[in-house]
Amino acid sequence: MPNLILPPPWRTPECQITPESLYLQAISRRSCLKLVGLGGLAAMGWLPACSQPVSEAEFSKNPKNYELSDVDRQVYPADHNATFVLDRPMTDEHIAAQYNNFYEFSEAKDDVWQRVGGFQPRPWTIAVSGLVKRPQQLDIDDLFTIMPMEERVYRHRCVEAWAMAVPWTGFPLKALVEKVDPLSTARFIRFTSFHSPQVAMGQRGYGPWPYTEGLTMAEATNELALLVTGIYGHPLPKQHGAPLRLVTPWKYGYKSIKSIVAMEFLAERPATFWNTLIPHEYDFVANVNPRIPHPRWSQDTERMIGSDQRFPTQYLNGYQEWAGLLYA
Ligand SMILES: Nc1nc2c(c(=O)[nH]1)N[C@H]1C(S)=C(S)[C@@H](COP(=O)(O)O)O[C@H]1N2
Ligand SMILES: [Mo]
Repeated sequence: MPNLILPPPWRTPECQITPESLYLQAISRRSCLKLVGLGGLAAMGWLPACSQPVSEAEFSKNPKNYELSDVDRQVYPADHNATFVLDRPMTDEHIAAQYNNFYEFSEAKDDVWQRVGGFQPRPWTIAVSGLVKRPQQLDIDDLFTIMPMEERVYRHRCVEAWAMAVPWTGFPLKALVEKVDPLSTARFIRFTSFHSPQVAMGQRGYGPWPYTEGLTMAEATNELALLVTGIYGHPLPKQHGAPLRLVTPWKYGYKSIKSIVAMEFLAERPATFWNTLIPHEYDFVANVNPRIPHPRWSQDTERMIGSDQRFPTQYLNGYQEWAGLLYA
């Protein structure tokens, strides 16, 4: 077995302990791992290097990675939902836009925003199928005009212990579920991301592509589960998962699947991307919980990107009031 034991996080910069990329690299370089271990890989420069985001001024000179369509002009800015208030400063827009987990484009986080240029989030349809009374192909712009759009500020907690707090625009997943009218036999929803290795280099490498995720029906119809179309009062830049992504803020970030092309209503629990790759580290439920450490690091605290401020991790990421009953 390759040695997957790492130095404690306080001795290794976080960008070098990225568990998900380590796993992919461990697969492609298993024989090397046997010889040198992960510390050796880092020393040889094979693990993502740490780099600082470019300044807001520098960042603004780059393409925005989103366009405002006529529909978008009607949607933004959406009404702010005052229920969801933060306990900490909001993350700067340019910081969030330069630190992204999106394995289709990069195993590092700091260069996703520079690699998404060839990705086209229009035209875009979402196929809703399976155990529903009204299966359908939804055109994304049609969908945006009929759904109840609102802005919510949520905290976001990655399983790797970094966090951010941003204003999303979107509509409750529940509203879409009601529109397609699930059969009583539907117990789960499987979400699938796009698959185009021509533009998404990461999909040429190892992995059960396309990226998939899943929720129980109870989770999917919880008020918190948001289908997100925008961030900071404008459409999602490609690196955040344009044109439509899920956000489930009480769960670790890997549940918040980006660039969704299909939703299937199923009787059985679906296989999902990270849970298939490395099941003992990334479980299906993935609720934020400081009492359950990741096998390779503690989940006691989280680091806000940009400020590096640390906060204690909260059960269900602090959303117990809304999501707590799901697991009582
Ligand atoms: N399709 C897809 N969705 C994805 C991922 C991914 O690699 N591919 N990464 C997930 C993880 S691990 C996190 S933390 C969040 C990051 O979202 P952000 O880049 O908008 O902050 O996206 C999630 N959704
Ligand atoms: Mo993540």
